[in-house]
Amino acid sequence: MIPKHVHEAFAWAKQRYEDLGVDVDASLRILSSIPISLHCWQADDVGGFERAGAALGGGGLAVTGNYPGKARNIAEMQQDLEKVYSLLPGRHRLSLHASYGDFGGAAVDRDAVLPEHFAGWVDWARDLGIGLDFNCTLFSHPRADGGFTLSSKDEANRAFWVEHVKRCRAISDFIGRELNNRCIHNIWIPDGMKDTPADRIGYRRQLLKSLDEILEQPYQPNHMVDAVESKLFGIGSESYVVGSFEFYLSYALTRKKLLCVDAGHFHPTEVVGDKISSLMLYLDELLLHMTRGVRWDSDHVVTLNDESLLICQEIVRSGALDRVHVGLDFFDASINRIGAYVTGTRAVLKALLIALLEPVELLRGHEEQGRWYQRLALLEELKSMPYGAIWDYYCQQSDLPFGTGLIAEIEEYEYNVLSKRS
Ligand code: RNT
Ligand code: ZN
Repeated sequence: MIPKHVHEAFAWAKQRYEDLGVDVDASLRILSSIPISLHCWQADDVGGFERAGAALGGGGLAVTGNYPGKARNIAEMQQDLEKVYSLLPGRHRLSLHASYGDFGGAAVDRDAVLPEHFAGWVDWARDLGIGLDFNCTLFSHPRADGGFTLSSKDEANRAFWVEHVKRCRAISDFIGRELNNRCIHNIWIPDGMKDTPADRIGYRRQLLKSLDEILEQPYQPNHMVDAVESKLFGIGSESYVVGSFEFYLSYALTRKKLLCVDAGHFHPTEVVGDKISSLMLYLDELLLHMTRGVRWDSDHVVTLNDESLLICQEIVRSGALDRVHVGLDFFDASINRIGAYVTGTRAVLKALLIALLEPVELLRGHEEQGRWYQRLALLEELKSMPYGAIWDYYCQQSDLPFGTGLIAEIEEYEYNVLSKRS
């Protein structure tokens, strides 16, 4: 039963939007059909399960904080994720990294990963009714410590990583086939240099060669597709990143692959939302890594800020909802990790809701008729429209806590489950 005040607030808010010509029911229907691909690595600070107590190492990625209760094994991670999904309206996905396989205590190196190491995850996902995405893992490994993987000039090193990524594509194909649900395989490498390089093109030539080798094997696109993720700089690769935006955009366009755009991988003043309309004119599909950079690619939990909002508005305004795949990529070890997931994912869902509640036709009409003031005033008014009442109702419809009721749920799980992990 939806509480009376939630219902009344919804009815009033709905009227406000309908007065602007917005179909609120349709917006909610669309919202409920958008899957967000949750990243598994917020649950354990990008540690992975290759060894007991494995931790993130190198690659320019940094996790700070040691809040108690992180998932120490697959069972705990699945338990945590089930809790997270139970607090999210809609049906979502999980994005796995190759380092999260079920290796049964054996030392399985990256060039030896197999589909069978992910069979347990597939069974779990099938039971839950969710789709899986996948990522090859080219960091936290001695062979990545030299700063180069797929772009390495050391042939043994390069071949090792090429083999790893080939196997990850086979695993993605297995996942997509088993679940009858397409798996997006994302390739990100940490390769770059701290100081001014002398041979920029040399490493990029190596990367191009490696990618072409990796992608030689075709897979059915309804089972798996590939995405390539660009970056501007990392800690330790301040001066040069091999896999830059220009590199991967060109690669994705010429090889007909997906591009992955991570909101933290650009100059801090660059507006990522502004890129979507251009990209969608040329790319078939786009993968997003929603994150929040604080002064750098810090991977803070996503909040409902200008950046998240513009990204979602631009997806909706471009009519690209079915071609843009929304994934998350943040890892904060200083707060309750379940709370981080739920609040971060809800922030994206709220941004999508606000975007879906926009009177796009009205705004476009003002614009096309040169009614600039009217456009400005309407955009300002929209900022204080009662989307919160629509959101609360949407959560309640799915029997989920809304408002600060969510905090109590997270605290209860911490008390009952997380605090018992030492
Ligand atoms: C790193 C990339 C990449 C990683 C994950 C763990 O800067 O954003 O997506 O965060 O693969
Ligand atoms: Zn990313």
